[in-house]
Amino acid sequence: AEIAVIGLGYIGLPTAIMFANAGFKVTGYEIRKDVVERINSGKAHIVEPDIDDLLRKAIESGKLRATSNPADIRGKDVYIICVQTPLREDRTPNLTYLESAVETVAKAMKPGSLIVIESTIPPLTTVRMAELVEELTGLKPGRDFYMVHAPERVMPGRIFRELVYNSRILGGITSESAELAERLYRSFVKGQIFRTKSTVSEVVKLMENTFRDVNIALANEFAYLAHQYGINVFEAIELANSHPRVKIHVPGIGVGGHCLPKDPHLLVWPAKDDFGLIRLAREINDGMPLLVKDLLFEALRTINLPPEKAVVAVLGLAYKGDSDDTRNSPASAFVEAIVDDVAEVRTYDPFVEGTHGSLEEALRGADAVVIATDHTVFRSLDWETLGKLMRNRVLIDGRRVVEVPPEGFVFKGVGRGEY
Ligand code: SAJ
Repeated sequence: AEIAVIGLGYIGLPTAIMFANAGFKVTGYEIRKDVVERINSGKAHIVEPDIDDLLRKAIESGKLRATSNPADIRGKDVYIICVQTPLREDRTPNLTYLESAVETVAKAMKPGSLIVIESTIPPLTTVRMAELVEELTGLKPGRDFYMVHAPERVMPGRIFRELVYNSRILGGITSESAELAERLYRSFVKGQIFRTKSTVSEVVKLMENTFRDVNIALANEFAYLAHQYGINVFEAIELANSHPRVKIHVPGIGVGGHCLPKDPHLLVWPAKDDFGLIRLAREINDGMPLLVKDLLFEALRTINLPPEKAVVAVLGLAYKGDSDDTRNSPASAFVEAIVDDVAEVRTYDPFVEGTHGSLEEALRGADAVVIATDHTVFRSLDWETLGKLMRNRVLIDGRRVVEVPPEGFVFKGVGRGEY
């Protein structure tokens, strides 16, 4: 079978590479011409362990080729759509990328083609897209073409391992559609494969990320309470988690990335009613950068420094540890929340371009440091030495990176009510 992958981003490129290295002839379709050129020269435009070696292998074997020309994806057996489904300003889903990908496929496909949507989509979307294809081509869904929702479930940073070993949900518009997709994905998936209806797979994917988001919101609410009771929430969580049926998540400065802040909105969007828990969890998590702002200003008060005179260094801009991804980063939300109230904000993130070149440079003359991302390198910093560079020593930990407050610092942290 010949495969076209539509959209060569964080999911599309790794998926195209996996199918190519499993022996399929794969054409990757991507509108950004610079990305196409880079990929064809064997260089990935995203950061992910092992991606460069695996991509080079796929390009050198001649199995993978990227293109911006829709004519190059005509008459394929399989189309795999991996475009983003972001939110608009008003938090409703923007499905225009998906719809234009489906239109591109409708023009290129032939009778008998299998269309797979890997994008995370609101419930009922696959069936709607099948109807769109029918409108555009006159082909009957389930009879003249097949369609499946095959949500990706991989964690950035471990994509190539998880693509192989995670289990996979294949939601077909018909059972035959799901069976065809199973045969395809078996070429590299070693995890379990479950077949179901497309509306079920859509909901499953969104439930997974909503589960995580709501659980983090609960942990964040526990952190708020810990401040009121003067205790360390992490000690309390550890003890609660010694119960065999309790597994509390990790509170922190907020929830970022391309999935968790968005997917709960996609889950409830098509519904007539919902009970508000999912939306409330979103609000709690979005409010966490403001809690960290309160902690910072409280600490500045204890050293009698008006915020408007304070130079603040923010460590970490990525949405999570050891990542370079700043999409929906709570660290950026925090910077935005304080930038108009303080004298100067400096950011330092070893993985993110456009931040300070060195940690020392960012800390020199600063009054306060705020840790906003749990990069591993931040865990072993020598605060005694770094403190000597600073004008005042305020340390705010948004990610439980500092276990024991260093001497000579005014220290506060999310959930650290004991200080
Ligand atoms: N976070 C917390 N506390 C926690 C866990 C995470 O504050 O206990 C924060 C992180 O710091 C980060 C955000 O949440 O800012 C999201 O990080 P994450 O590690 O939970 O997840 P992602 O966004 O990198 O990947 C998630 C994964 N989903 C689940 O674990 C249910 C991944 O498997 C999905 O494939 C991915 O979303 C996706 O693409 O949907």
